[in-house]
Amino acid sequence: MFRLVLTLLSTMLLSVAGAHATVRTEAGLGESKVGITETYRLNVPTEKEISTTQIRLVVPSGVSLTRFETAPGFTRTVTKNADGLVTEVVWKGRVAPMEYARFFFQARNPAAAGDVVWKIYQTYSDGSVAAWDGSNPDQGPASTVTIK
Ligand SMILES: [Cu+2]
Repeated sequence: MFRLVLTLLSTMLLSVAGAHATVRTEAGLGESKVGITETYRLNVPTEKEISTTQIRLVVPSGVSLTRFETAPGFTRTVTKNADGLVTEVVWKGRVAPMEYARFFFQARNPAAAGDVVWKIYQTYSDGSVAAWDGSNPDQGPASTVTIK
């Protein structure tokens, strides 16, 4: 019985930890290959009793974001650098409590192997921002994809 309780508790903790805003491949993986064009999936769960209203994604340097899947109900604004590369994306819309939103996009991976870190800033309807950028130890590390 004790064992069962422990198992249930760790499963609950894992599911909470797994619920944060993340970038994974379309297949849900945390790794991809050098130099290929990958389809990525930004997953954003609302984790409060109020709605998420905005999601800001910082594109890691060396990653070239080329195309977005249409995201009905959301508006999208991109920021580009002097080289025309997308450095930031902001989606505005509504992700209600108990919901998650997924945004798909294609991006060319860096030519060199290594970890790419996707920083995500999730704004709620009360103006509070959950920063998934590794700055808050309680929230864990930023979403990372290993390029091999
Ligand atoms: Cu979470």
